Amino acid sequence: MNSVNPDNRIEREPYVVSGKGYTAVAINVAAKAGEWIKSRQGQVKQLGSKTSAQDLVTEVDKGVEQMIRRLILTHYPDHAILGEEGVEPGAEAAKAALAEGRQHEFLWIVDPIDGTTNFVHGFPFYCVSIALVVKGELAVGVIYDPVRDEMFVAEKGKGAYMHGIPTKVSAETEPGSSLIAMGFPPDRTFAQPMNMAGLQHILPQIRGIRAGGSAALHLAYVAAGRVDGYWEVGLSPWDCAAGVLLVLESGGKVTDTLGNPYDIGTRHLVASNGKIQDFLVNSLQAAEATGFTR
Ligand code: 2AM
Ligand code: CA
Repeated sequence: MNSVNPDNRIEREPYVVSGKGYTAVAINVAAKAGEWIKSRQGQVKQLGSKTSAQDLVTEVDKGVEQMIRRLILTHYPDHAILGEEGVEPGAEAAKAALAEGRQHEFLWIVDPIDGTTNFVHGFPFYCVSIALVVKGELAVGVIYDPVRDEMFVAEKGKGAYMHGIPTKVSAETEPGSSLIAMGFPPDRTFAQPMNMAGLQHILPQIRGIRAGGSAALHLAYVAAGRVDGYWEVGLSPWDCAAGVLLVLESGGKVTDTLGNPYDIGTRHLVASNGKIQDFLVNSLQAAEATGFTR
């Protein structure tokens, strides 16, 4: 109940929404953003690049991020938002922006389009990724693939779902029977040689590799048991935050490439059904492809 204090100011009780409220907002925002993105496929007008000719951005990325920011702030005006298009390109800027974001109790981490290169080429493998971090811990993760109309949703401690059906990581224990995803961020100086070295070492030992160009969607696919594991060196927080919670809540494991527990600042990531996690981590170490220098 609200009360009037001696200064005649009305003191309002804080309005507390349940965890379900955050998830509902994330789902609605991702659905709306996804529909908009899909409607613009093949109609990109201004193709720009950031750090290099491989690092693309379109007016759709920027417009959709604005749309997502406005919608989240309509519900939660005092929450902080860390979005890819609000940060200068490069690892250092991402680290600084995350350090600022960590100061806030409620931090939304947003990638308006994960898989921009695919979007630009009309290769139908991209998504919207939205995570909510509360006091430094992932609380909600939503990934929406508008092409397949697949909405992946995870809530900390409550499981993960795709269209209401629980998602579960695969049961595969053998690297030789595993299908593994990985990726190549556009940085050719540091990340590319690392990911190439990892690929060279791991590919001969497994059933096959998929490098689809969307870290978030690959993580959703680990959660859904469609691939058995995934790794990538050189990611940013918005590429993986939502997907990490999906994997964890689907019974999988996520670490950095040295095997340390995931943190929202982790840039070199390994995620799997848990059973092949050690194989991936050990292989990257053997290939000197962890992205960490000794
Ligand atoms: P994006 O499409 O949102 O840019 C490719 O395997 C992955 O790398 C994608 O998830 C892609 O996300 C991401 N990526 C692209 N540019 C990046 C950059 N400059 N730094 C880190 N990750 C990037
Ligand atoms: Ca993006």
